[in-house]
Amino acid sequence: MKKVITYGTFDLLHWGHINLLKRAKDLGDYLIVAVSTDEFNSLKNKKAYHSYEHRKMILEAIRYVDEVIPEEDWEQKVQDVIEHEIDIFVMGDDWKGKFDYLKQHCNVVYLPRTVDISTTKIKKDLVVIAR
Ligand code: C2G
Repeated sequence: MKKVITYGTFDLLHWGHINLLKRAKDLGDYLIVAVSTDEFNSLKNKKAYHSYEHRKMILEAIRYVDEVIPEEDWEQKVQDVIEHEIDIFVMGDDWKGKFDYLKQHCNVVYLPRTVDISTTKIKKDLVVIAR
């Protein structure tokens, strides 16, 4: 069984996230998503609209996702890859090169980001619509 892992906040889930999760799952048989905790998000200077528990619940409902674990710090990836016996690490290519150190433990794949959608864009557009 080929196991895939990816990391992220996945706030205000949108079709760009789904595109990423679908392509990640298509690379193997089992997809683990490490979703950022609220505490880790503050380290990323991100404030998610949905809490960790709700973002976890939403991700667990996605057909491409087999397991959701917490992402609590920058340093856990190597341990995650080893403990979960991961074959492929996947991230959107806005992270290209940033996680190449994992290449000694698994395949590292950066997938093209989906253009014209992002959580930031949704928030900005809503401000205009809500007026
Ligand atoms: N993504 C994408 N296309 C978009 C938006 C996001 O492919 N239009 C991808 C990102 O590249 C990332 C994943 O969806 O691989 C989740 O995006 P975010 O929730 O923004 O994740 P981020 O805050 O970048 O956290 O340790 C890694 C970090 O936790 C990644």
